[in-house]
Amino acid sequence: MEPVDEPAPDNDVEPHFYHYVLILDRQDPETSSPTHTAGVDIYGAQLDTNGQTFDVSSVDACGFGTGDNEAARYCDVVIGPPDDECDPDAIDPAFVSLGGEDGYIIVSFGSLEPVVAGDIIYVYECGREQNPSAIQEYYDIYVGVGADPGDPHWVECALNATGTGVCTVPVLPIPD
Ligand SMILES: [Ca+2]
Repeated sequence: MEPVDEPAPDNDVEPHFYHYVLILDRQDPETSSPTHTAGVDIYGAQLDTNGQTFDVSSVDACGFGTGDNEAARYCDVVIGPPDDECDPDAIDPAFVSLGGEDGYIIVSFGSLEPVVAGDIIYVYECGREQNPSAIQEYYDIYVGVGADPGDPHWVECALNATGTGVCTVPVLPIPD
């Protein structure tokens, strides 16, 4: 019997749909924040894929909760290498405070790198590692196909993360 000559699967032609990571603030906006940094305080994110680590290259959408985040409202600070500098009194804080519940930021990595199952996502949030007296604040991490927080295709990667959040991307359904 002749061996069947099956073509090897070609990963290069596999369609990739997922490119975006959504960080969703879960913090009660009424939580006391004397430093005007209500909500989670994000200073970067990274994508480990295919043996390479990518920093955030683009903030594709950003919106704030109702809390007072007057001290840190510049979403683009998360672009580039995570800058572990969490002083809320800095003139240009290296983090953005998302203002509490429903605040969000949507980012992408490298040259719109695809996000696939098994990749590892890191989200860097100012937590007690930087400031032991800070309150712990919580956020969720999702992976998606579009840069719209209302898109129905967000897939959960981690819930209730705080400080540095790490998650492994689950198997991603082909979006309908
Ligand atoms: Ca905060």
